[in-house]
Amino acid sequence: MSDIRKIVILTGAGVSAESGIDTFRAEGGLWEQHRVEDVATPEAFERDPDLVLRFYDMRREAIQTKAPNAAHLALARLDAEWAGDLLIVTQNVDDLHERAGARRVLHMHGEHLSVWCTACDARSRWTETLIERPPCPECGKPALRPDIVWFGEMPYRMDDIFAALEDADLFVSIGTSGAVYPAAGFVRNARELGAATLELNLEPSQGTGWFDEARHGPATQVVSDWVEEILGPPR
Ligand code: BJW
Repeated sequence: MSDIRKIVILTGAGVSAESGIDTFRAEGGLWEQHRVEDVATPEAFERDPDLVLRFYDMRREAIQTKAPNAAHLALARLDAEWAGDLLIVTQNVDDLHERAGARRVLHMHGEHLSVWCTACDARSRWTETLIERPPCPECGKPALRPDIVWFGEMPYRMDDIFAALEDADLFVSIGTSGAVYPAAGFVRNARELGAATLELNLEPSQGTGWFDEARHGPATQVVSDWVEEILGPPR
């Protein structure tokens, strides 16, 4: 680690699993309970907005009852104590990295606690339900949708992500299956751009062969151990 200054960390649903938030592709995961095409595409929202709004209302409510786990806390400690550049790019739409105290977080797939007005394009913080079609806090029109990146939509802040990957000395992927692009391709981008690459996941991801090193186990353990290796034991 002595020559590492700039770190990019990609997180996925696995980092929040031990907080009690369902992952997507596990047995019994979200995509076994709901068809992706019914709830996570712009076409689904056009076809049956009530179904989609209820799905996200339910999940928005649920995440507010969950708490960060040891993996979120370890990453927040790394964020606070790492003097070099660091960016946590999360695919997660929960706010557990922030609630653990992390500051350098980028939500590439949007956020449960944000809404997007399709009339005036404003984004607003939101903790309530959307099913009753509440007015946009900015323009007053009942045109709010979840601020979530659905399949076929462009993930957020790709320019910032690629700029960070270009400079990175180390890319670490945590708790993600490597099934969804463009995030699944970041390890190859990072490698081509000269970064060392590390996977921390419960099991080998789809892209595990692209990493220089992979450590497998629950995030609360493998992430905490890795952060302690870098920073030493917490004071
Ligand atoms: C643990 C653990 C523990 C469990 N500890 N680990 C054909 C080929 C290639 C691409 C495409 C294609 N057809 C279509 C596409 C593009 C499409 C895509 O990738 N589809 C694939 C399914 C093939 N992608 C898109 O449409 C994206 N947009 C796009 O590509 O725009 C064009 C573009 C072009 C060029 C550059 C840039 C852009 C948009 C993707 C939007 C994804 N949205 C979702 C839904 C969000 C809303 C919601 O929450 O409802 O985002 S899908 C879902 O998957 C969610 C997640 O962020 C994402 C990734 O899932 P994640 O986090 O990896 O979860 P899981 O469940 O898959 O894995 C969990 C892992 O954790 C597992 O490995 C476990 O083992 C592990 N684990 N417990 C540690 N305790």
